[in-house]
Amino acid sequence: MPDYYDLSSDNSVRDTDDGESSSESDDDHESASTEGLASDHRCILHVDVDCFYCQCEIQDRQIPKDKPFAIGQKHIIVTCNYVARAMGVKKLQSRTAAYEACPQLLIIEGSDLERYRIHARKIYQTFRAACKRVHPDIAVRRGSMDEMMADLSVAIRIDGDDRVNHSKGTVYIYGENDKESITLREDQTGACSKIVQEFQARSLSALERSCSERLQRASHIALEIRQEILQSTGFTTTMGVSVNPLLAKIASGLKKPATVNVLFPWRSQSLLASMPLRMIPGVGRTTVKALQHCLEKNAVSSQPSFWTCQDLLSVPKQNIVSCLEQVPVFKHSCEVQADIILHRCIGIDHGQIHDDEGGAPKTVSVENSFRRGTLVRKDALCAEMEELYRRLSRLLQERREWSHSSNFAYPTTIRLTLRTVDEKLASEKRRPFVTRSKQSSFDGLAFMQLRDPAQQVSFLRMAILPLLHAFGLKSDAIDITRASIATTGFQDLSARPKDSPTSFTQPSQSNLSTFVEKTEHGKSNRAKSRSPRVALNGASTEMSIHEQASMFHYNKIDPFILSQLPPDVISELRHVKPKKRPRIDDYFKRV
Ligand code: TTP
Ligand code: MG
Repeated sequence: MPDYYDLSSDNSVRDTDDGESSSESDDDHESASTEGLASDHRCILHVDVDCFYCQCEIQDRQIPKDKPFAIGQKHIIVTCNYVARAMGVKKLQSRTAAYEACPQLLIIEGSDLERYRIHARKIYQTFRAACKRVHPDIAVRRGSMDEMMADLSVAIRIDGDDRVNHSKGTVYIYGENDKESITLREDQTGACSKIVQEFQARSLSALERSCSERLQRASHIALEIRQEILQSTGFTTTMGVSVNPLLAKIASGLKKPATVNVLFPWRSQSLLASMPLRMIPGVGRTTVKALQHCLEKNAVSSQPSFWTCQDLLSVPKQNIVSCLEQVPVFKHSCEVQADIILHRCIGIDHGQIHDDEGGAPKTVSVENSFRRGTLVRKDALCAEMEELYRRLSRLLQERREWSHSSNFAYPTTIRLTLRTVDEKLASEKRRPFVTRSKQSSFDGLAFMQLRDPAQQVSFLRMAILPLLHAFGLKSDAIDITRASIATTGFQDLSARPKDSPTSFTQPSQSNLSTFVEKTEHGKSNRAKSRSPRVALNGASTEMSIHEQASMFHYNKIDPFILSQLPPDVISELRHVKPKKRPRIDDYFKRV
């Protein structure tokens, strides 16, 4: 399995409804008035890199641009270039199906994401810098590896802005032609809507005219930014411009590759109605499964191969709320979630773009999965973990490059997650898996000061072994199907030493003595009150009162000053005993 940075930054998913009251009756959902949508005065830009992994390979391996090729991971292809797409190859197809569509297809192995991540970072940093040059107050945020968003609203000036005349390139405006035909495809399920829409010419209201003008200006800024990304990194991107994150994201999928697409909100209704429901942010596999029953009862389409937004809009809200109650993460917010999803189905999205201050990943993790019944001994698990340590160590070095101050780009928490087969559940469930996590504090600062990869690996091993031990696994009666290690709590996220050195925060004592177990539902059970602390030499020790006191003083040292000190001085400050120097007596003893 590939490694993923947990970006946790799909703010269009996480942001909750801003409280707009839902005045619709249960059986009759509000339909978005076009005036209402046009009154959202924002100009949101969504950027998606075209066939991202393929462009990385074109740059790194000089693959000819006209050759159909794809990137393979395990038994599927995760993406393919546009030459291959024209021949019928699709993302997330099996290798066999891809070869059937295009026998001359070249498949490049793409399980090692390291190079892709480095390209992704450069693209994001270029995008961010370009946005900030347009206006320093533009909020910019990273999404997945090849996606990013910006709120351009602050940069849109209607009067005296001559940008429109100067920007090069064309902008595609959905609905400008009398007839439009668009295909919307959801990658994970392959659900595909072909939408053919005829537009009647009509005069716009004053609100719509002003919205149209703002979005067109935003699209010209987008063109400039796209050009800058292309020049600096060599990557082509597709951009979507609209009034909110949801519509901007839909816009960037309208016409690919290498375009800037504008979606006016009053033209989004027909698109959304036929759009696969899974394309709505926040509507994943689990949600659709929970909604299945009420969709079947009320949906307009009979026996569809996939559900659309229109199908959900025909379900009474109260039924949706009852279905969502079954989804553990929505349990206490099903009413709010139902409103958010229903609003999104009609194009309303109040999600804000919060600036991510540079986009450094909040979590760096590695994982590997195993077929059921193949990893059944503890020593075999330990051997598999070695590869994870090596990958994690490389990723942590890469993560350092994201930071404002690379001296302080270190994690403070480490977590081990194992998914095991529970034979007791085997008779009831098709997938009788139990996922459990254990985490403890992590001396990331000491880790990042190690330069030798072998030492880094052994440091990680010493941090993970106590956690592994805490799982209480039997040595020869286990069945592990997934193992992952995540490091979180990066210190550089809460502090910007360049701007304000004194605002830097060291891990709190409570953090240092936390050792919690997490279940698959994310509930934390305090398993122990004290952490098996990992010392500089990697050995697991309990923190004595004396050590805690010295740690307290150490925490008070200005981090910027600390960063300038050599590692042995830092060790001494942290009261870790320096390596014993040979004394003259020792020589005598030896003889
Ligand atoms: P996408 O942006 O979905 O795909 P893409 O950039 O290859 O193509 P497009 O031009 O349509 O945007 O995903 C970005 C990269 O993420 C993609 O190159 C491969 C990888 N990926 C996965 O690893 N798993 C997935 O399920 C998908 C959809 C993509
Ligand atoms: Mg992409």
